[in-house]
Amino acid sequence: MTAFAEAMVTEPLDTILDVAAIRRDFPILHQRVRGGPLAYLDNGATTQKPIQVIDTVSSYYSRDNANVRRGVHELSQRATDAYEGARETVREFINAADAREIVFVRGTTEAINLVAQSFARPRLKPGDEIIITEMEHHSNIVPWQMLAQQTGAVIRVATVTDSGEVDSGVFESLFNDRTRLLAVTHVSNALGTVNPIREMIRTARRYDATVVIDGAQAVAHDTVDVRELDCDFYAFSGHKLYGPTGIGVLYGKMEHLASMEPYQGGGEMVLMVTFEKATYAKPPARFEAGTPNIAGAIGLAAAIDYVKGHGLAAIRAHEKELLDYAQRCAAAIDGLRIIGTAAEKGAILSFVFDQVHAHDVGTIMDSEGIAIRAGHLCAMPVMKRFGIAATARASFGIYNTREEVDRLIGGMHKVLEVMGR
Ligand code: C6P
Repeated sequence: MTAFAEAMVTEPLDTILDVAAIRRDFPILHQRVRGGPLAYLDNGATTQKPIQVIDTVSSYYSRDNANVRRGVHELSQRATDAYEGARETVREFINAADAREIVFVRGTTEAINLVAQSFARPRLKPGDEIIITEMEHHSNIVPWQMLAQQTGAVIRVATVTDSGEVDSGVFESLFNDRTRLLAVTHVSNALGTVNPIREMIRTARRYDATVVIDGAQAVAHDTVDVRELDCDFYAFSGHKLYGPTGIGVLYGKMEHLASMEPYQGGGEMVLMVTFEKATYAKPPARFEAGTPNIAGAIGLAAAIDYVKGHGLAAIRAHEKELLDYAQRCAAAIDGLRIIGTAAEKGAILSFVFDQVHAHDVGTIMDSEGIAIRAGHLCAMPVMKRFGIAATARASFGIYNTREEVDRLIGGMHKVLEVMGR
């Protein structure tokens, strides 16, 4: 028996979720792509949307659409109630203390930029230090670089080990009395590593550093409790959580939000305006200038209800089984290297083949109807760390099956065949 066949003959996947029923909720999954049934394994980039989310957004536009906070009329009140109700849904989802600590933004990227410009920029001085890690997404690197240029602050980078974990010794050694801020990803989009953010936050607390967590790859895959974590800011995107694009969340402790300057100026973020000056509304309105993404927020709340209905613990267990199975099979393939072998991983499998470009891997997979991501994954520094330009990445979600993993593994064998390896 080949190592591949051996790895495949395992006990049946213990189905914790009713995946067949879940799949029926996602209309997009039931199509053929390039002659084969679609296997959507690009959930790290964006997730598909269940009918419950699609219907919620559609019904909002069909029945309740109006601008929020501005109108006295019935539709405006309905829209406002639904929008503020969505804020409460998010609050409960991440266990924030107060719904006013939930700021709706476009996504993780905007949330981090907001913290950098509104919180950090007025506070940082030349020589102050910001700690990030080598595995950050560009969204958690570039805003801090821009900030460093604006303030004279310095970025210090915690390196990662060969398995893709933050080197704890290096991490600890970076802290000193100049450390002002720690910005770290909860789960790496490129390696899958789940960072020990509880311990990292505790370390930062010893130095009075503010902590910003990039939760883009975390919230759809496990329970997040911002109060238990005791982070200062937590950012995530709706579209990676089975919700719409263009909506995301910045959680911030009220004491911080209340002391921050606005990020953008415009309608609804002010109390009083003259040509000389404006006084600002309290958070979260202070950070939501202009007409917000009302339908997006309402759709995000529907997505949260959806994942909560299935249970984050069950989703985590299901995805872990898929990942373990996929990793076991992939590890048995000659010429394939898994990038990111941390002990604690999210539902992400990055891999490279000797002498085959990741884009070719992606194209061959696509020819089989298998959607994966290929490229630098907006994490160029970590690619450099592993001596590669790009990876292929399969990322799993609530609706993925063991059969789809089998097809992924079949696709890996096809890559070797097509590339003559
Ligand atoms: N990563 C991926 O395929 P936005 O684009 O703002 O919704 O999310 C940005 C972002 C921030 N942090 C992490 C850890 C991320 O993974 C992402 C988005 C996608 O990996 C697109 S590059």
